[in-house]
Amino acid sequence: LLDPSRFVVFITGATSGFGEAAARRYVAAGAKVIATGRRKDRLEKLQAELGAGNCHIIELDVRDRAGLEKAIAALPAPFDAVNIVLANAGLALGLQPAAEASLDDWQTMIDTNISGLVYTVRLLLPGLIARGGGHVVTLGSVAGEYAYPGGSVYGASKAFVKQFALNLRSDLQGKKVRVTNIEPGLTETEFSLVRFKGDEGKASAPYSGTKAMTAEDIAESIFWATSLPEHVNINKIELMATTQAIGPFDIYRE
Ligand code: NDP
Ligand code: 8X3
Repeated sequence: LLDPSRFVVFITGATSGFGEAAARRYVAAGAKVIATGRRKDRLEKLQAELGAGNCHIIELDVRDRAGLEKAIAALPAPFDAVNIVLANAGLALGLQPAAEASLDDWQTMIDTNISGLVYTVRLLLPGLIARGGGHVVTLGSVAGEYAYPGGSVYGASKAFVKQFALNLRSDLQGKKVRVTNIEPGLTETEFSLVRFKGDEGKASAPYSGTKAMTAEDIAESIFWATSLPEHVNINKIELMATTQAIGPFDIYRE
């Protein structure tokens, strides 16, 4: 396994859920992390917990391409030697049928899950290559593989991420940069609270009476994929809660 004390991990969406759990997992193993997100108070709390020597924080909206560019160019040593990119920031908004969904919500998902993710990867990739290699981890979803009612643009954005990750592998042939797309199913984080815009009743429903995965489960799979010896590339990891399965096709009858 690789020595995690040599990892410098740039994480988008480290204020909650998978990104926050991954920051903790990497620092516990001796790595350095750059934790980013829009909520400054949460970043400061995380940095206080993990230590400023291990955790550099940047208040950042991944949709802000110029801001992202500036922040990456201004990374101080040793946080400038990024060798793992965890392109995790993302969200689902709404679960309405396509004809009733909000176009503003669709735009936000496209801007964040697609544009923000490609900005992050594209801006950090040359540094990874120049430093002799590294690892790009993208956050896809089972929603990028399987359709469900109301999944529309969210699922499509994750299908984009899946194909982007595969295509990255083609372009990175011989560059010693690995690429892994993580494709989780039901996992209890703030994901549903965001999807249902703060409605706690609606947000808790997907997790009630069942055992969803946790952010720590996903962080562990990310950490594992990046710790494997350099000659091994995990293309994708699709994980579901044991309590979640795939349903039958939906047949409409008169
Ligand atoms: P959370 O809502 O708990 O965390 C999402 C993170 O993304 C937050 O840190 C948030 O930070 C950040 N984020 C959202 N928008 C932006 C933005 N414009 N700029 C910067 N950061 C942003 O959700 P999860 O941890 O569950 O989700 C993480 C990723 O995993 C997402 O891409 C999600 O689609 C995906 N996923 C989640 C699953 C689940 O069931 N939970 C399953 C499969 C995939 P802040 O608001 O502070 O900016
Ligand atoms: C999140 C999982 O099934 O709620 O990507 O879309 S799901």
